[in-house]
Amino acid sequence: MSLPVELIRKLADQHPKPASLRFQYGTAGFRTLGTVLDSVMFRVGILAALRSKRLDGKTIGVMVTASHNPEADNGVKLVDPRGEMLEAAWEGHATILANAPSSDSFIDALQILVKNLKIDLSKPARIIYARDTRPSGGALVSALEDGIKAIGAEGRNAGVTTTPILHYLVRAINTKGTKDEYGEDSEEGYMKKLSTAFKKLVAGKPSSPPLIVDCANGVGAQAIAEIIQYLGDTLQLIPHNTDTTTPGVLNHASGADFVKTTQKLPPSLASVLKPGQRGCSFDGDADRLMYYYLDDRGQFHMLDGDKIAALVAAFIVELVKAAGLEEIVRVGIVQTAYANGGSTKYLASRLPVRCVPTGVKHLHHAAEKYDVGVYFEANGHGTVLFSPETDEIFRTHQPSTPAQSTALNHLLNLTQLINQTVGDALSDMLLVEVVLAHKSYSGAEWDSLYVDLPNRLVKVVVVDRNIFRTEDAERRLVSPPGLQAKIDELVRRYEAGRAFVRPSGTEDVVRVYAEAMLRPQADELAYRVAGLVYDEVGGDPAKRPVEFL
Ligand code: G16
Repeated sequence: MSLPVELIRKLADQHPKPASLRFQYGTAGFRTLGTVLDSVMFRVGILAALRSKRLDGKTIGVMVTASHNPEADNGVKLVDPRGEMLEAAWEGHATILANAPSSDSFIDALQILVKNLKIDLSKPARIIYARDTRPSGGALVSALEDGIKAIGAEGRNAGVTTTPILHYLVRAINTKGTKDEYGEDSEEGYMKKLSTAFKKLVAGKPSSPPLIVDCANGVGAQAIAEIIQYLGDTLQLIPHNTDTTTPGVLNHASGADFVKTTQKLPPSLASVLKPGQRGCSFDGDADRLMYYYLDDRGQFHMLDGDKIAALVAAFIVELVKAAGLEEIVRVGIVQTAYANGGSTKYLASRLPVRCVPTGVKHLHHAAEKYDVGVYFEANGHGTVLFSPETDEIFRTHQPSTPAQSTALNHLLNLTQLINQTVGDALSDMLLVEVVLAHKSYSGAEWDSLYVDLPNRLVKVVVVDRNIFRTEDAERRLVSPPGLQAKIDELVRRYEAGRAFVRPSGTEDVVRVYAEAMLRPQADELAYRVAGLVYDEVGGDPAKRPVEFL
């Protein structure tokens, strides 16, 4: 069987690649201005079908989103059959296909791919796709559908939903009817699975005070409205920033990325959040989560991905011990260079900790090596993975005491509550609420697990971010030559100083992170390292393109 070349050419001609642009499948797929992504979407539809054929007709997910990026951006990423990110080798294939200059060269590239990867074209191809609330999403989905049609694949439209729900659906479809069945393959199935596990986990616990949820004016607003129906009075959620229709408001002065980078409360919550009350922020596609609270003096305190990891890992370790499984089940943590030095010190004194490059795919794979792998990026993107063997142990272990039995049940329910396919703001929020309810922790008590070192994240706009190359899990630069030595020299001058520079995988910028013992020193170090980066790339100092967030 061969490719339906004529139909592909006909439809590809309707989705021409913009001549001047080069696309790259980066940290989270293709991501750039929504207005230039039409050809990419069409081609991704075909690529997803080939991936499905290569995997014997397993369903592949396609998510149209630019997550925390500004509203004008959009993007697309592929989801592999178990709900995980696309296999790394295929990122290269995606980039090649997206950059073929014409319909003919695109078809040539397809033929080469089919031949090199020995793709059996007679196999079925199944795709499930969804989008977030961005205004450009509808047209981009149409382009994707043309791609799916061109190759004759079977497409299922999951509509407007969160990224983690799409990941859930992919795994649910591919495990349907097997012993690993992940859940019903519908949004309702997802809601039921999470809320049922949550209710069991908090049964008998005093109900928590209401939680303010900032939905970033994104698709998370829809998911929160739904889960409220399922939770009943077990948890009171108060959604804010739920406007998904007014142009320009998505992720604007709200959401997890705003909170993390500005280290401030979204202004819209200023008169809403009361001292002592907890609040949390999702990002535009609801795969990141940041918590915070105001202390008695009204001072803002952020509880980021590192704090979530510490809270959750400690709870799981406690349950594993209480279940009498501490000799059998090993809990480990995965972080990135962005993890606060305070958190790494705290966690490493208790558990094995690994540092990997930024990007969920790196964290996910490293976490799979543990029996229970807790991974969180400081930006609030993360989850917990239970290995299949651990799952089996939880199911079959015979507890010797009622206390062991209770702990074991809690662990089993956690495996149901946690979306193990990818970081999920909704599932992570419920997880945090479970731990807080069990520990009777206030935000302040949670915060006091360890003290964060003051830190600052800065971005420098550069013409070509690819000249910046890193090693040692992105903690050191190897290119441009000589720059790392200058950074080292600077860092030495600051007490508890640490800084690194890395190219973003989602924006045309270079990111600079710095931390130090005192706030002014962390800010100054970030500023000075950004200055070094800027000097390296040159430019008009009057237009110094550095954003100090
Ligand atoms: C994506 C990735 C995250 C990563 C983030 C920022 O998040 O999934 O793992 O931390 O981009 O990446 P970078 O610093 O390379 O731009 P999201 O929430 O935008 O999908």
